[in-house]
This record gives sequence, C-alpha cells and structure tokens, in this order.
Amino acid sequence: MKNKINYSLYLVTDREMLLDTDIYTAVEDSIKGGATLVQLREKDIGTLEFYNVASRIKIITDKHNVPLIINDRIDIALAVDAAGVHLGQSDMPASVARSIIGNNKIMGISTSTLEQAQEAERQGADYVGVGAMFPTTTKDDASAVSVHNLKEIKDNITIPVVAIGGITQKNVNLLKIANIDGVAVISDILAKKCVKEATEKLVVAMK
Ligand code: TZP
Ligand code: MG
Repeated sequence: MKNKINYSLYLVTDREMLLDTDIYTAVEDSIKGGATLVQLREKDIGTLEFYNVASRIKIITDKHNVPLIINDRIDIALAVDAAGVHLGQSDMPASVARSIIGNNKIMGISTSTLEQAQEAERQGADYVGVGAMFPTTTKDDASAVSVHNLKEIKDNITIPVVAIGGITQKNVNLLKIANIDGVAVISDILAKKCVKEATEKLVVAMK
C-alpha cells in the first residue's frame, strides 16, 4: 500500500469553505476530477463528530481506491483504519507517532525548512508537506517558503515532497522547477462552485 501512493494532487479538506455542497459530495467530486489522495483536516470538531465524518469519508475513498490521511488525530486514523496520518510541527513527535501507528501506515509531516524536512525523514516520515508556497488565508500562521527552498528540500531528502499553501491552477506551474511529487490544495478546489471542474483544471495546469 505505502509504496504505491500517488501524491500528485492531494486534496486537503476544510468544511467551512464549501459553497453549495457537503464534505462527502465534495470529496467524491474531487476524486472524480483527479484528486489522488485525500486528507481529512478538521479543526474545532469533537471526537465523536470527527470519527463519524472520517468513517463516512473512508467509505468514499475506499470506493475509489484513494488513500485517506487523517490530520492530527492518530486515534481517529487508527479507529477508521485510514491509510495514515498527517502531523504538524506542534503535534505528536514523528518518532512517537511512528511507534504508535506502526510501519504500514503513512506518516506525513508539515515542514517549512530543510532542517525540519531532514528531521522528519530521520524520524520515519513517509512524505513531507512543504509550505506555505504562496500567500494563503486558509492557514494564518503558515510560514512562507520560496520555490528555491522547496527545490533545496526536494534535492536533499529521499522521501516524497508535497508543496502546500496558496497553490492554484494559475500558479502551480511555478513549482515545476522543484520537481516535487505533488501539490496539496484546499481553497482552489473546495471554495469553488464546481469542485470536480476545479480539480480537473488543476490536473491540466500541472501538466
Ligand atoms: N499548511 C500550510 S499552508 C496550508 C496548510 C494546511 C493551507 C493550504 O490551503 P490553501 O487554501 O490551499 O492555501
Ligand atoms: Mg496539526
């Protein structure tokens, strides 16, 4: 399972920015449009609700053979048998998380410097998220990363690198030079009227 992950278009969720849809329809539409990986990222949500949403999303991702990653919550990831977890710099230490989830689950770590990316790799991460690449209002405390730094990270670690932060169909081509493994997107997919079409446009823009 872990060896076959396609990181190219990584949908990260945020229910608050959805327009005329719900999270389940949006995730399925984005997969139909070309999302290759899904991260359920829920802030300000109780454990029961997170578990219930994750269980329903897992049915959808399983149906389409797309891996589901859970943001922050190792317990929820294990409870719904998700493909893995995504952790930030202030979450559970990566090495501890690895010892809890075992070797068969994917572990992604958010980073914004080469040092953090190398440390994540040392601690057993399967991939790193790197950002924010461009200005974004989705995460207000994200530090800025240049394309030059992104390339430096990609060139100095061996695990897959996924760029995140302010990535849109208009600017995704600027990342090509870094030769990364994929891009993670929230608003340019989920804040759009037609989620499937927005995803398709990103797929085209990435070519
Ligand atoms: N981590 C760094 S930037 C960011 C996260 C979760 C937000 C990405 O959202 P968007 O809407 O694609 O800029
Ligand atoms: Mg986190």
